[in-house]
Amino acid sequence: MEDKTSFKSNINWFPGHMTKAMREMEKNLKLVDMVIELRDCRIPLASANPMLDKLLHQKPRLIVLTKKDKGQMEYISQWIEYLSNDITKVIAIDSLSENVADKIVQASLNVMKEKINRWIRKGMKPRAIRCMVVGIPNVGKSTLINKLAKKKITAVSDRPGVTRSLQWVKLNKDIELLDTPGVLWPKFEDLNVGYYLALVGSINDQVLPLMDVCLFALDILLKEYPERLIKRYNIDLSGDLTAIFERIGRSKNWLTANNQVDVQRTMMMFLNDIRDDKLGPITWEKINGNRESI
Ligand SMILES: Nc1nc2c(ncn2[C@@H]2O[C@H](COP(=O)(O)OP(=O)(O)OP(=O)(O)O)[C@@H](O)[C@H]2O)c(=O)[nH]1
Ligand SMILES: [Mg+2]
Repeated sequence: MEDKTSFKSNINWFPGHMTKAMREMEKNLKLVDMVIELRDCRIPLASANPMLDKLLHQKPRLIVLTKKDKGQMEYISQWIEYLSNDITKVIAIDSLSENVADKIVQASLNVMKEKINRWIRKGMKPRAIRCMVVGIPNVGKSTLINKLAKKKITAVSDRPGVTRSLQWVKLNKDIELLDTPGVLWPKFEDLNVGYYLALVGSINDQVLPLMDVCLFALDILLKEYPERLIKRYNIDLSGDLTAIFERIGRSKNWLTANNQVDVQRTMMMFLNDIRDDKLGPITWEKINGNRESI
């Protein structure tokens, strides 16, 4: 796992995009009462963008841990408790099979409860709360927004002071959604964060050396889920990571014409196995893992 030079040269790609996206986000944030921040339930810290905290100031936030069908509920519950605070509520969803629309609406109203009560106390006329959905690539923003949008739909027409290009979607009388999802670029100074993002498919496979990503995953699997490796590949787990990786390729017949392990193919297939849950649901990031919290 030495090749950190190519990693460094590749991450230079991020800051330009990030600065621009953040500026755009800051502008849009002024228009909403609260933010629905999607994070991947398998990597609840690595899939956050720490800059969002700075942009949000004290704005209420609903953190939605997505793809809970791909994670382990015992760890997800720990994360929910860990990430919750006065102005931040946390829920976990599976957008593919749950009725997420009701869940999101309820949780959002709950997040805004205090503020709505304050409006009422001040004698202000109650109005729909305005939310924006944000999250890193591939976390499930479009899937969730489509599900929410099916529930409504009345696109809210021009609102004074809001540029025409911004579309508001009225979910019900209580909630309106800014319908452009905010893409937060992941920020990773820590290589492990990069590996986690690669494992769930939130950065593409060109960004990090694929073998490093595979060996990173294999190391965790070996320590925490050896029985799953044995079940899937029926292999002996002795020796170093490279030897085990070779055995994985051989066990599945991912070989070249002259009977050598096809390394490229084995890397891709192994990562596909991971991303398609062939090794079972995995919450990769654990609380009190080897990384400082963001
Ligand atoms: N298993 C599972 N898959 C999900 C869930 N939500 C979304 N997906 C899948 O995750 C992939 C990415 O979902 P999108 O909704 O396109 O993610 P996005 O955040 O809009 O991605 P970008 O537009 O690239 O930023 C798709 O294949 C979805 O079907 C979920 O709750 N569970
Ligand atoms: Mg999308």
